Amino acid sequence: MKVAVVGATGLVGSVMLNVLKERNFPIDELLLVASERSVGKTMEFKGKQYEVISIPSAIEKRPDIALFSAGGSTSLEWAPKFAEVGTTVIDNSSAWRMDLTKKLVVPEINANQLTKEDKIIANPNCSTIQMVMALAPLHHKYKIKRIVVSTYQSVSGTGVKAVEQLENEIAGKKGDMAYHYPIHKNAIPHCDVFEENGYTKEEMKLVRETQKILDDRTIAVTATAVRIPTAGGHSEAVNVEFENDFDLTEVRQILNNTDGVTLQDNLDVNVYPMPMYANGKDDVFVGRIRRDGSQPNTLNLWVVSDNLRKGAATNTVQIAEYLVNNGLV
Ligand code: A2P
Ligand code: 11C
Repeated sequence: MKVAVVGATGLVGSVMLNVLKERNFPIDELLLVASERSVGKTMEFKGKQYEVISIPSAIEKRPDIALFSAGGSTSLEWAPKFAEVGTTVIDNSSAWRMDLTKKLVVPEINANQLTKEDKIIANPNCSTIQMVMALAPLHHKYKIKRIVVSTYQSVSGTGVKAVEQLENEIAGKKGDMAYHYPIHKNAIPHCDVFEENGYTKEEMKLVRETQKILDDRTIAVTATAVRIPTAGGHSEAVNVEFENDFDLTEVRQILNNTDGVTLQDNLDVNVYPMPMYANGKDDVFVGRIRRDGSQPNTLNLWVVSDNLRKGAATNTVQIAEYLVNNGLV
């Protein structure tokens, strides 16, 4: 495969390169692509040096697959131009996710919808991916009515500037601010921009993307997204009401048998998911599984995952693997 990584110099781009390497993705030719600022810089992949090239130069080379993580406006402008030359784009931004003509894919849940005709495929938001990974198998068994989710999101979701802001604040140094407020010793209930309805865009992604991935617009979702001073891994308190009653032992069995989900739920020895365990791993970790006694058929879960891995790079590479393994590129 001729593979382009667009946004290769960025935070998610660098994790994409690690994931491609670790999973030994079949690459015959690799194109590392970034903005004009980075063109000509060299980067290493599997012991070989590569020169960073511009998007127009990459399009001329007609890659089979382009993994995009270079922001929404870059995707909106350039993904169609790659598609025109026959490249399949897997896009990590929010640009195409809610486009009715584009598929929003978490491979374990809905990759079977993909066809050769899908030239721009959307990768969901990190906080959505980890939540639906835990909920999809339960939805298939008990049918979800309503989800109430509160997130505790890592600064790495905002990008390099935010990671630096936290590091500077811990070290007591002055520097650029990625947020309106200090993040060290703080919790900021403001991820992404506010919409007219008073919710943030991040909160509305949890609503809209969940309904699209689970292919059920009747599922009610309400969300509060909060930034906290952790460096790797988003956490979520998920309260989910089902149409049908469940058995807690069966819930644990279902999650235990779900590919990509690891159960961490042993109160006797204080085992539950935390970002310090999830950081650097590909799985979604689920624990604190308990019945909500305040209303029928309702469950509480705590879900943690590395937002740059399963939340972004790993999911993107898994989509690419699905395309290759099923002859769709
Ligand atoms: P560059 O490093 O040249 O700015 P992050 O999300 O960590 O900020 O990274 C964003 C990535 O997207 C970087 O690789 C960045 O390249 C790339 N990028 C940003 N704007 C463009 C653009 N207009 N064209 C191509 N790549 C872009
Ligand atoms: C965050 N979820 O943690 C964001 C990062 O829509 O792809 C990814 C934003 C997106 O702030």
